[in-house]
Amino acid sequence: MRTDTARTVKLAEYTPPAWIAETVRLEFDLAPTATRVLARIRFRKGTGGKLRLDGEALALKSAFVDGEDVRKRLEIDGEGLTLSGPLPDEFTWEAEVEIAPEGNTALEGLYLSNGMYCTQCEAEGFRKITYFPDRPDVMATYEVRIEAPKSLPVLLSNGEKIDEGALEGDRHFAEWRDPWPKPSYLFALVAGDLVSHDDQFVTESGREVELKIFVRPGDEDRCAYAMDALKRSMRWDERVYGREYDLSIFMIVAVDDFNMGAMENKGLNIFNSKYVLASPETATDRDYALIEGIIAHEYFHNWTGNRITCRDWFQLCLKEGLTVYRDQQFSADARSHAVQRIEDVAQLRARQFREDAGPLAHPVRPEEYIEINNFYTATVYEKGAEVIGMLRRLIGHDEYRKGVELYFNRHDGQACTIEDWLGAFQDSTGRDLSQFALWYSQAGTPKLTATSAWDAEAGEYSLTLRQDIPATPGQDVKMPMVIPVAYGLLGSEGQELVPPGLLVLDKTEETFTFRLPEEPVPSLLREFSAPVILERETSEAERVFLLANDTDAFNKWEAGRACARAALMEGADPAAYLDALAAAVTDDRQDPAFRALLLGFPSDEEMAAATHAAGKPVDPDAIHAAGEALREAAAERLEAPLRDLYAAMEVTEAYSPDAEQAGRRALRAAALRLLVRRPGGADLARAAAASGPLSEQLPALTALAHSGAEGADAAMEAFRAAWAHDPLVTDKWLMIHAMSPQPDALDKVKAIAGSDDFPWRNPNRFRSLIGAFAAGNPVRFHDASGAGYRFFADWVLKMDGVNPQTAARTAGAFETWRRYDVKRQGLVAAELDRILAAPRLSKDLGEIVGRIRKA
Ligand code: B3K
Ligand code: ZN
Repeated sequence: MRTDTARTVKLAEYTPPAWIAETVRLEFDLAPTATRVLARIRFRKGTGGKLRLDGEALALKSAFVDGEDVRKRLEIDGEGLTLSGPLPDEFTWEAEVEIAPEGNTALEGLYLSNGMYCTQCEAEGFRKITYFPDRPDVMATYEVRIEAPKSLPVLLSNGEKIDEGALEGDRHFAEWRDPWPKPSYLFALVAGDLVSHDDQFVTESGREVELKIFVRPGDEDRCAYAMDALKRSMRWDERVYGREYDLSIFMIVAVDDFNMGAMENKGLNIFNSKYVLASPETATDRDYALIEGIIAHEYFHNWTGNRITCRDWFQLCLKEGLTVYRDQQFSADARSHAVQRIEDVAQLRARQFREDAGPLAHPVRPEEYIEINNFYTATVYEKGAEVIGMLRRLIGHDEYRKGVELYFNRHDGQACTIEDWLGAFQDSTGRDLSQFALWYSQAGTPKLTATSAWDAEAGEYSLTLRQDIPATPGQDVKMPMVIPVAYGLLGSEGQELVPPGLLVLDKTEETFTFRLPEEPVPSLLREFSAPVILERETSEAERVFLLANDTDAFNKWEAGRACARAALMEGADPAAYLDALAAAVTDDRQDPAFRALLLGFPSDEEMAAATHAAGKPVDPDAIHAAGEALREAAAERLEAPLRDLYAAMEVTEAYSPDAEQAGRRALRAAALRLLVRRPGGADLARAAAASGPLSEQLPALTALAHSGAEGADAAMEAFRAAWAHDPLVTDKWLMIHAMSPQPDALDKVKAIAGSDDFPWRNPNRFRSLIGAFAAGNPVRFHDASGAGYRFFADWVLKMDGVNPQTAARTAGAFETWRRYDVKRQGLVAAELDRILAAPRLSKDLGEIVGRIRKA
């Protein structure tokens, strides 16, 4: 296995660059199997010494220093080259290499997607394009010349176009120049037969910016929403963060084969087509919301990531945590703060808490890695965003804005660290943030235990908060963190007995006291003010009271969750909860989108995590059965109000993806998910599945298929046939199959995966079927026979042979294996061992599976 020899990179071993590239000129002569790349790089001495350049899968054709052929002075290995002998303090390196984009199935570096050339360089893909100090603290300006056949009319790179023209034969060229110094991971090139959807934007200071979204011919009428989201993002960043765009053109290109969601290359964002293309027939409301969020995210990176970048990859959260936080703020402003917060927290718990509780747990700023691509995690992104949110809450909005301003002013153009980020806030607020910084270095989700006492005579309420941080791989002992706990204290009428406030717990335990006229019902951790697991003994009456009365939307929702969990885990009679739920979901004063969230019950995965956290054995079949029983009970008890809601929430206007319409559709879909279990419910679902916007069809089709209702197979087949020409819509059909709890789900998934025309090499297809099965279908994935595990491991191995990054990411589905019974653990262990024993295992997959196996 390659991982035995793979090097571990450590934060503690950071050293500044020996040689700094200042200007880069690249000339590409594009051809599928033999692309020529000429690089002319002006280097200046850093710490000096030998010149070491990263490079992988490059055939070196020539190498010169200041015009002198240096090939004899080079030592080339699998990871790069070293030049020996003396060097002047400044020199020009010129080298030509040949690469083969066509065979590049890993989708890192320069590759081909449906005949279109594109790049993905973050984190370390640039070294597959040319020899270079491929590290983010080497920032240079780039000039790029692209020569290609005219059958690829659009030739793009970062920055602004400075020249273009015809060449001999059927070839042409374009030259681009990016004036802003950037690290190599932000380099991008695109060449293809593309059309653009155009618009423009005038910045606050009056600069005109051309906006272009490039897609394949035929897709241009599916770009309007992405463009609208882009313009709104640009305006928002000016208004909220004071950040203006800094080039005369901003481009987005949609690509079908892409390892992730999107990439923030300077001036030339490259997107998975799934997060650009949308029409009412092909995208759901959720897709629209994701497009909006991801367009914003990549755009916001222009300042948080590009203008100010990371010193090294350990600082990834510097750009990712902050940019996620910014895109969450943007989406909340654009839609609903309460709904956005609940959805963000649900994600955080499902992905990050899960990661934090298992063998892949690592700090927001990791301290070592083998393959950096394995650290683009929920912890770095989502927990990284939570840390920013806590900082803002602790110092206040105005101070936050001042600190960010200082950060931008002080560090523009630099490659920075978390210390630089926190330093700006220390200096602007005068506060000591050293204890707060533990959020970046200590892994694991803190457990926050709250206990209270009421002294009726003295009218004194005391609330004791205690924090315990679990041990995580490599970190046995933890120090107390700074935990902001937003709270309210409610009286028996649901009124706030004191103004809502913030408690700050910075010791292991502390007691806070309040003088109150009556014993309150506490509402703690409002808006989920810290990424912790709150434990507090509550009675059913109290939970139902909060579901009915809490003025904090997050905690109102949370109270419903607590009721559902009690019913699911302790078999508590759900009657009182369901009645309170009926009242809440029919309360017309509340936003339908919020009510839809109230109607969503905890997933099997959420219950498995909760069961495990409570120290109980996790039985996936029992968890699934309990979930089914609760849904049946809810469908029965709420049938009448759900029918009314289903009718009342019908959207009769023309489709619009706005939050208001989307909310009504979401509530209607939530009602239908339960109604499908009642007599006549399947008829409603069949009718809805047959026509209308995708946002109405898809939930209906899912409800039918997942309940195994009569006509489900026919409806699925009709949908497949209608959309076979559209891969993005077909992905949704794949996901319905993959996530079906029906007993024959694995057989169906196997049949689809095994058919000759299943394009499994495409990451979107692979994730929609194989990934969704393992991550989104616990009852079938954890089938006691081990068939689910075996099927999944086979496909992960197969994918590893072509695309290690996608294989490794998908394999994370195994991370919870220690929760299950001994027999299941044995079955998973056998699959993990089989993967680890595979010949030519990638370091990506080797690292992930190795860490999981060690649990
Ligand atoms: N920065 C990219 C992610 C790159 C992942 C490399 N494995 C997208 C983003 O977070 O915006
Ligand atoms: Zn990002």
